Amino acid sequence: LVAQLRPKEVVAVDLATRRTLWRRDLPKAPPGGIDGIEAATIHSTSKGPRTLVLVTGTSLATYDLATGRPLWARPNTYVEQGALPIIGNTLWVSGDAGSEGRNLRTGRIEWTNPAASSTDYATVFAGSFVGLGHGKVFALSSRNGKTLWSHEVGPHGTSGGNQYGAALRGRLFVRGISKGMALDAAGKPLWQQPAETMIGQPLWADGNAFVTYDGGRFVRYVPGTEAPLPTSPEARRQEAARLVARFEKLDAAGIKRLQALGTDAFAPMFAEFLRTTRSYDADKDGESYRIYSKYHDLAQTMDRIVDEEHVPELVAALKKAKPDGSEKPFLMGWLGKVGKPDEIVPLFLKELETKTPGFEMYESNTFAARSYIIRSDHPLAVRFMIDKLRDPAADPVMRKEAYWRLAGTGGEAGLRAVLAQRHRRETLKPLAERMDLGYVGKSNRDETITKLVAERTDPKSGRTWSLLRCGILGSSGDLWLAEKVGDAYRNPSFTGVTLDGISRWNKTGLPEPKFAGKTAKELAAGAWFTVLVGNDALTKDADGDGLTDFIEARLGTDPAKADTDGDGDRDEIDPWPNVAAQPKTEAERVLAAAFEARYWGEEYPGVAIMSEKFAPFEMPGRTGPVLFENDHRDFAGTLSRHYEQGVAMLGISDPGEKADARDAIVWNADRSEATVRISTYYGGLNGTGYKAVVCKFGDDWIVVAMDMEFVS
Ligand SMILES: [Ca+2]
Ligand SMILES: [Ca+2]
Ligand SMILES: [Ca+2]
Repeated sequence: LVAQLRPKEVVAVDLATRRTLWRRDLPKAPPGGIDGIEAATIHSTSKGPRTLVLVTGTSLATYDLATGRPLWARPNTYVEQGALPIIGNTLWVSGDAGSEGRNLRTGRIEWTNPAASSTDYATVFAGSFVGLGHGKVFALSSRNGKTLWSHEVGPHGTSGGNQYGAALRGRLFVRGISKGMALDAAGKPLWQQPAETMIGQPLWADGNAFVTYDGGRFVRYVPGTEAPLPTSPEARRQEAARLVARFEKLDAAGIKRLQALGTDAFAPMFAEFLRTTRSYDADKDGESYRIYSKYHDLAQTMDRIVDEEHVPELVAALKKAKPDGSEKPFLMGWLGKVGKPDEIVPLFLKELETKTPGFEMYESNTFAARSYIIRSDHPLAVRFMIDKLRDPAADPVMRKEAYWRLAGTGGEAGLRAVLAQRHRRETLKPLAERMDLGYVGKSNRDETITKLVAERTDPKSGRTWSLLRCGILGSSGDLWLAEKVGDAYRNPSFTGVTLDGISRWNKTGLPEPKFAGKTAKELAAGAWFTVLVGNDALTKDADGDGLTDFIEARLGTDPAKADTDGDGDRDEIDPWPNVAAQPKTEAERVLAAAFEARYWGEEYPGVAIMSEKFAPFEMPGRTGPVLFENDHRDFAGTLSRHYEQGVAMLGISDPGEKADARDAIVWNADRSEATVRISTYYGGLNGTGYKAVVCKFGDDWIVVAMDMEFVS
């Protein structure tokens, strides 16, 4: 007979005949509670009647297994343990308030024990209830609930974590937060170990030894104590060599032992590390994954051993390494930690100079060298970074890092180099120029913002028209019409409709826009040519500011006013079309400096929304227009309908988001240094947050550090 649990009911089935014997609704969820089934225990002894015990979220209920008759229930109780141990007719229920023994058939409380609470593991062992939790392993008498024995296996009151137990062949094996142990039937500890040396649920026991599975290998633990570490350097080196020789077989205790040998373990470990990386690079034996894991594990173990005295060996190995040798990132990482700038800056620069521009900042082979050099105030490193910053053809990531840090690391020369590269407020290029039309249809530019959808020549006039997709107004599916003359696309006009439809996140409740009764999909499917070509609505620009009425409806600018914010720049070329003022308070100047640095060197011609709570002002730095969405109000336009379709969402907040940082800035005591977080999301979800540190130099605020806080 089996009981099958369904989302809302329990069904008892005769396994032999597959006949349904009974079905019952599960206990109701309390208001607002989530009722998942946590445990089901079938009490099945040869003597008494059989009982089904169910824990569903916050209720405990019992049923007669033969008939389905509900016996008793205990609603609104959080029962922690997954298993519900039963001895005779006594069910052990433990929760935060301690333990209870209940009669399985009637629910009557037979005993309580307030001291035995919240078990992470519970079972029946040697005729008693045994639990693990709140830092203890303990046994309770099933007759009166008295604590029979108890041992500390973790800090008092702790629970959860990687704790488990197993009763196997007359032994109890448990692993608490800080200790693991084996106990006999009387609860006497047979041996104990630090918890971190005992990995994996015990599966099989043989006397006082047991076997576990440790993600890829079986491990057999036998009682005994490790020999103490030798004291003479020679013996310690021999011990290290012995451990390194069987490195792949070491468990956590072995790794710990190796690390405890400290600098005496360096020579054999380093030799094995180099040998393994070279074998990986040669890949002779076709076991690359195993070898890869091995040298990474070796490197991780060495991280705690490497110190200053090993610098000469690390330097020698780096000089000998092949250009793309797998050991290099580790060597440079260790050198960056323990080397002196005079020793390692020239070495790291040599590594970086051999790289061609355009390489990835986070490419692992030189990551350690680059992270070091960009933060170093060593004169050679500063010189290198200033050269990068001044050279427009240099690697863009290194240029940006130079811009972000040289004011802090480079002294007077670094500061001057940064100031010389600073963005001033500039008007935008006309919209059609920002659309990258020269690249449309060119197969070598996949990522261009405008793409070709369809093209057709009118047989009467001989003119050719193109349907384009362009994300510059915030939705990558936006349809545009342009005339094709020779190779060039002329007079691109926005249709007001997008192939991406309405965003899932649409807050405006407006219906999907149509053009002359057609959706974007219907237009692209063929209707576009007859509906769009020659239609004056496409090109109508009531205020003559360069943005058609369709575009102004999308952006939320005023279609009847060429200069919506009245700052002298017409809407098409205004970098902040709905904000007139420049930064003027100290806080605004800090935010403007952080903003300008964050987007320095980034070319993105599309629309962005700045969503903030402070009063709006213009901050230079982006190559596309930024619309201010003050106080999270919806736009007059329809931009926010396209949340995940390409519109960039910018945000300024204080790092750590302290509620009291009203201006989004965390200031130092004398307000000469300020920290602020700038986040950017493209297409709704794909985003980053950077923490900018801005310092005051004379009367100017300039960024001295910019570090990624999160990637979404
Ligand atoms: Ca206009
Ligand atoms: Ca303006
Ligand atoms: Ca403006």
